[in-house]
Amino acid sequence: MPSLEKEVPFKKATFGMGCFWANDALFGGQPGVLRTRVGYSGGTTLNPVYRNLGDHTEVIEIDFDPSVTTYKDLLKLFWENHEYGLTTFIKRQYMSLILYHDDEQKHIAELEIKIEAGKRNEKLITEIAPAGPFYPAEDYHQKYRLQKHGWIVEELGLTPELLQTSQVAAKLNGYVAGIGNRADLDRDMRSLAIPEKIASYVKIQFLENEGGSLYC
Ligand code: MHO
Repeated sequence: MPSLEKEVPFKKATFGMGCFWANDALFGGQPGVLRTRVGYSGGTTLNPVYRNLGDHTEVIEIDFDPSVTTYKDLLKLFWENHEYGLTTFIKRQYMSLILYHDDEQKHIAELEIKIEAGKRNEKLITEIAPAGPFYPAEDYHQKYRLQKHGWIVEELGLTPELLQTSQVAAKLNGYVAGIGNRADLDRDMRSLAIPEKIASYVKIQFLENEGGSLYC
């Protein structure tokens, strides 16, 4: 349960890559990702909300353990999982955006975009900019896939705050959407002390959705 979660040193990554529901599940289910939350960032207008985003973009904010996964690993998932917006501009809400948290991330992102564009032989329109204020999205957007299984949220006592801050919420949100692999799923269920009834239900959801489309 959330109280069993270990405190480990972490780094942040922030990406815009289309509708944030899918990305929340995608990153939450990855080894080394400790927590995720979705929100609005990248713009200048104050206090954006879903129905009035101003010049902000839907983004996912990731806390990751750099001893397990790297910024480069996360960027690989970034390039490979845009629903739209990587090569064609649609609107700021869904634009491809990397918000870096330090010079090292800036450097890696600027290098990787060149390598990736070279591999694909096309222009990638991802904007790379410094991370600024992040405005968490409304509660119903957090762990959107998991919230479809309301009884789990209730039984685990995942409050709106925990939906943004707990590793349990991040992992289960990924696994119900079919992200990750079975070995990691079994290991996480044990290490996070997920009750058996919930663990076996999540596994069934995982198997049904494994390898499926992540799109919104
Ligand atoms: N196609 C979805 C997008 C949701 S999203 C969080 C909808 O229209 O509700 O941008």
